Amino acid sequence: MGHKETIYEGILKGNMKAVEDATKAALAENVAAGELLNEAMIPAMAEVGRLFEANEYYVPEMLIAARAMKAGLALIRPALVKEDVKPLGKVVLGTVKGDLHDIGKNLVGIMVEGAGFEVIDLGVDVSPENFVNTAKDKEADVIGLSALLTTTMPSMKTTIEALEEAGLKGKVKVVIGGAPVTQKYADEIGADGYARDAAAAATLVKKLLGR
Ligand code: B1M
Repeated sequence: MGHKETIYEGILKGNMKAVEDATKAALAENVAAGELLNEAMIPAMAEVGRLFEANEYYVPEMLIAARAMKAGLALIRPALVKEDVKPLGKVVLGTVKGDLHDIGKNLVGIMVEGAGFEVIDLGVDVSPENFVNTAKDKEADVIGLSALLTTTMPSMKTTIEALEEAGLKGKVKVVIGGAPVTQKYADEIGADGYARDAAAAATLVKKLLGR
């Protein structure tokens, strides 16, 4: 089995050690980090989602798959992020209130950092107040909101409302994303932009700030 297949299988089975070993071996053989991400890790997580939907996987399987994916991501992170760049701006990032999914958000963080921005990652289950207060305190240029559940998407709207109340709407740009999120929803709630994946999020942040 090739390294990419081992990584794919390893994530599906939640075998963290196999994912780490195969990722290290692939990197040592100069396989591009982006290739490992897009051709093994992301497809594996998509398959985990499909199995969950089909009632073949349950939350524990999803959890160990996520742990294995994170271990692989940690290894390819340095290759995805360009080092030694002066920050082009500041981005406050987090997964919205009530939502604990952080793999996509972490990937967005890596790509935005790789594009030359400083990322202040607030983690998961972040309240609108926390987003807004941090953006204010740190003088951030952008707030990035991630949601993976249809039930937590409304917190994106609440966060934009909190930003408006703080008088920062327009000054701090809001970028949203996550599997259930769409451009249409972004327009509806008055977000400054929507990105469908982590690479698009980095391009969008650059574009919004004219960098
Ligand atoms: Co959850 N889960 N989960 N889960 N989980 C989904 C999201 C689900 C679609 C599975 C399914 O039914 N097929 C479903 C949501 C249904 C819905 O609302 N429509 C679901 C459910 C139901 C749940 C629970 C409610 C299950 C339960 O307890 N009964 C529960 C909720 C917990 C909570 O948050 N309060 C739950 C729990 C979990 C785990 C904790 C076990 C685990 C998360 C572990 C972790 O993140 N640390 C988990 C996982 C792993 C998933 C799936 C399988 C994979 C998510 C993932 O990491 N994908 C997921 C199924 C799926 O998405 N197909 C599922 C890989 C990642 C790279 O992609 O996050 O989409 P993604 O990010 C992408 C883009 O969306 C985009 O860029 C990334 C890639 O480039 N993006 C942005 C993301 N954020 C962005 C922000 C941006 C821009 C782009 O700008 C700021």
